[in-house]
Amino acid sequence: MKHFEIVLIAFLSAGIVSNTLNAQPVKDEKQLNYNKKEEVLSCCRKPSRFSTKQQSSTGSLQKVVGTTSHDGMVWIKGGEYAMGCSNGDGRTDEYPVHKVKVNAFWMDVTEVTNAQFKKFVDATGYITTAEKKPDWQELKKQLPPGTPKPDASQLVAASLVFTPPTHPVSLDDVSQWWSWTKGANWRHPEGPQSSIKGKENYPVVHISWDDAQAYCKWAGKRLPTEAEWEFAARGGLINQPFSWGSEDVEKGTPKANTWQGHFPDNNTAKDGFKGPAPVKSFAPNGYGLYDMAGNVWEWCSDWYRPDYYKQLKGIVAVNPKGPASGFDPDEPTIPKRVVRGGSFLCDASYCSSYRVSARMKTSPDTGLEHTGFRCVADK
Ligand SMILES: [Ca+2]
Repeated sequence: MKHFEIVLIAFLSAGIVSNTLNAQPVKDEKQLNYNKKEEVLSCCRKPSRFSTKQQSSTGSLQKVVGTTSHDGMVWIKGGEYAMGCSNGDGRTDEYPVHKVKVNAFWMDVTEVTNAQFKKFVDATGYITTAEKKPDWQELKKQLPPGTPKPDASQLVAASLVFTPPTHPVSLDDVSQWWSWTKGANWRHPEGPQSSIKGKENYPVVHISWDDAQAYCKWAGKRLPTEAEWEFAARGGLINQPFSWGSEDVEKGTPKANTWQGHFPDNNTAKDGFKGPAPVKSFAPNGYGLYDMAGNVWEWCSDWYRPDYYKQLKGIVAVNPKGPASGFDPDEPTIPKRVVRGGSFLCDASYCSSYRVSARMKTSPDTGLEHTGFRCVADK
């Protein structure tokens, strides 16, 4: 058996079709401290579940469309802005800065909470992706021909849980801190022994893009476009790197639920939280939106392509909705959707994805312990 196949099967055994298939092993300490601008940013990059789907379905919920309530939402007056990174701190997919105009819209002031998501599940009986057994027929489409079927013990309803090592590790292998955990899902965010009791006001997590879409339809809302999300995150500030302005995240009063300490082995929790925080634990931005930086990643409706901004250079893009299809050179066989805002796992040294222009990508059927969403509505 070829080495590649052995590696892949090893990841499958860990439950992760990893984005590290192309990663090189760390040879010395110097490589551990690579420049943060490199595209190898595994601390904020996320492993994928198993996806080959270009189209996602919300099944029978297509017909369940609720009436929009503006409770817990704020009206974002639209406008024109410069989208993308306005200083040198961005990754390559954040350039070039380009002009974007978005119409006005309503936006949830917080990430969708466990209590809100429970109402949806109680009303519809919806079963999330993480609660379903992976389909081997779908999974094998992205594997080399002849790859043996993983052990049945791995093809179970599960999701990816952050399981930090107790010592420093190289950052090119996400399986060292993400574990495919049987029984982990939105009701059991850290695995089957955990629960959301007392966490009604925490953001719901382990939510796939498909799950988020289903909730939005039920609520009579939709996911924000990436352009809307960034416009909202800026909170009316112009050319500022953060939703609060320009002050360094580590200075002054904690501004967002991010990572402090050495990733991924030592979380000092200086901001008060090791994991997700109840929504509204930190000050809102200029539009009254909470946790647009940190806490949990938030799905956008757009497909992800690293070169999408280049297509919009030199024009004023009006309500851009993203590219027609997804492409991630790190995992070319897996189309991905955009996620924004960073999470409690984003640290200043390597990831800093709590910046307003930072982009990340995840396959639509992947749920993780640090990924949730919020909704918008046109009227
Ligand atoms: Ca967030």
